[in-house]
Amino acid sequence: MCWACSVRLEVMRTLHATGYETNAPLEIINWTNEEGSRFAPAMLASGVFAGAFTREFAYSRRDRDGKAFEAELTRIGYKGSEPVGQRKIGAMFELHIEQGPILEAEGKTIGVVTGVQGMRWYEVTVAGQAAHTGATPMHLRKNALLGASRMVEQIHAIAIKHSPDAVGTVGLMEVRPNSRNVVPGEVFFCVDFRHPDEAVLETMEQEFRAALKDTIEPLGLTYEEKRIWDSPAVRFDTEMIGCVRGGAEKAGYLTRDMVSGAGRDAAYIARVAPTTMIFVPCAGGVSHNESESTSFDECGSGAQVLLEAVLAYDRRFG
Ligand code: HGY
Repeated sequence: MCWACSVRLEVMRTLHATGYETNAPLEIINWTNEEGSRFAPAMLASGVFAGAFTREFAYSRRDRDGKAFEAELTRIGYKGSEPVGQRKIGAMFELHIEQGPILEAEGKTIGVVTGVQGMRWYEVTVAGQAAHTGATPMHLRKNALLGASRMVEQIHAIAIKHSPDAVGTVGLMEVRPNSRNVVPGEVFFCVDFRHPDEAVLETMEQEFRAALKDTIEPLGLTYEEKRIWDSPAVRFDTEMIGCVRGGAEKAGYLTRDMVSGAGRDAAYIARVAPTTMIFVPCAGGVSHNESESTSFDECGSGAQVLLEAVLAYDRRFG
């Protein structure tokens, strides 16, 4: 049983044990393709549910091997038939690990999440000319990897310039033909920019595009660049944030307010229903790493606050 499902059962058992009656159905939702690692962009299913993407757009997404999202959903039996958005959501609480170092570093148990920062993803293809590494003089090369490598530095510098709140990363790069004795003729890479303020994200995008032109063209290279995802900064529901804060205080946990650095399904569901999040720490603040871990006690604290927050919200608005 997945952890989320076990939380639901525990919550239902607790509700009945306390004699608490509610007419609000309690659902646990596991949104497909939250990560966006294989099928970009991220939060695809919650985005379709919230109207950020059409269902056809989502179905048409392809992974780096060219496999389509729809075909893969069908293959694993996940392609549902229920019309999208039929189930109305009264309110959504999302419980998640922080995926960063702040809670652990400050010795806090619960993150009271007030929103999600803005995120933009880009795909870039730099084109040069594949050539023999031994027989091609340096001044006659069109080395696509040289251009791409300099852009990695430029993207890093743009994020540093707008730090501490900005982040900028190249996490995926494909070098072609990727052979030890061939000057790279083409390089594909992905760019991930994030910042809580949309105006700064816009500035970062302009600086990125100017850097592309100024870096790639003087090397005799060409490039194609497109923004494939733009998830604006989101602020969560004030009442629900208060329910989380109250639930944590009732349980006696230390808390701190924070904006989510990672994208979350809650960012899209906030468009169609009152939404907020609860964070628990993760060891060393490490995530997207096989060593990622959160203790059962920390998960239990998060579930306790989730229960208290749901009950408090249901009493007020259920
Ligand atoms: O990329 C993200 O922030 C999330 O983990 N999908």
